[in-house]
Amino acid sequence: MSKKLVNAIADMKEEEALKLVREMVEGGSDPMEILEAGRKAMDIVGQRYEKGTYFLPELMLAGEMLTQITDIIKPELAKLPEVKRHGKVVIGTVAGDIHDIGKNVVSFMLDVNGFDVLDLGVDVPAQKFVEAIQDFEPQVVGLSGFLTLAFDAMKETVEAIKAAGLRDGVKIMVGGGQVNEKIQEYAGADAYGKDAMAGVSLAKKWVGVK
Ligand code: B12
Repeated sequence: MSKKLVNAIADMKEEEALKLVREMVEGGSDPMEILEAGRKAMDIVGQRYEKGTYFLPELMLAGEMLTQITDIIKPELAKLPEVKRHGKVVIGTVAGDIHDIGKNVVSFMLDVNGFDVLDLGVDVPAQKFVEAIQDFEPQVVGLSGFLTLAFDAMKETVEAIKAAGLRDGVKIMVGGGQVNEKIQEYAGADAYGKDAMAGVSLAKKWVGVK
């Protein structure tokens, strides 16, 4: 079933993809498995875009499909047992980058796992992160980015947080498409999270929750 879903998304069959997702949800499939199928499909779409068989409209349609799919499975994800509030997280997609599907999933998963989340949106200037940390006083900051140019923006954001004297008060995690441990090191962040659940685990560890 999930292979069929990967193909339907990757082949731009929107109606079929959404129908499959609804069937999977009704049949009791793990929502995380559905998300994983979405991620795999996005990899294929990305590759076809790089090869020149897909263009911007396909990227856009793929993005829309994934947003709709996350909206369908959100109620399922929200059925996770935990509701106690653990701490606060400021999250956003860094300056110059407007990809937000992955970030939105992280934001949502943090919320349903007990964090108060201030989501600053996309293309967020470093200074806006600084102001949000001053006002919201989070323990954790999440920087998302899918473009290679986001790596410098992540580094600049961490530097701006440092320059404002706020670096010691927050733990910073980075994630998104091509981000990895090397980028985390380059940006001067504390950790890299490969997916939303990794982000939740990091945040929990940092606020002392098991
Ligand atoms: C959909 C998409 C778009 C949509 C975005 C819609 C939206 N609302 O986000 C649109 C059409 C707008 C778009 C635009 C562009 N895109 Co685009 N896009 C994609 C695509 C196909 C999927 C991205 C996605 O949403 N994945 C789904 C999510 C769920 O992915 P995920 O990684 O599994 O997410 C998890 C983790 O990353 C992690 N995570 C994410 N953030 C964070 C943060 C923290 C703190 C943590 C812990 C974890 C974490 O948790 C997530 C959930 O589990 C990718 C290809 C790909 N394979 O990534 C290209 C891709 C990212 N895009 C690309 C490009 C080039 C562009 C454009 C420049 C195209 C253009 N010529 O205009 C523009 C950029 C505009 C800009 N300034 O940002 C390139 C980037 C290449 C590069 N080296 O920089 C890619 C890689 C495609 C490719 N292979 O060429 N794009």
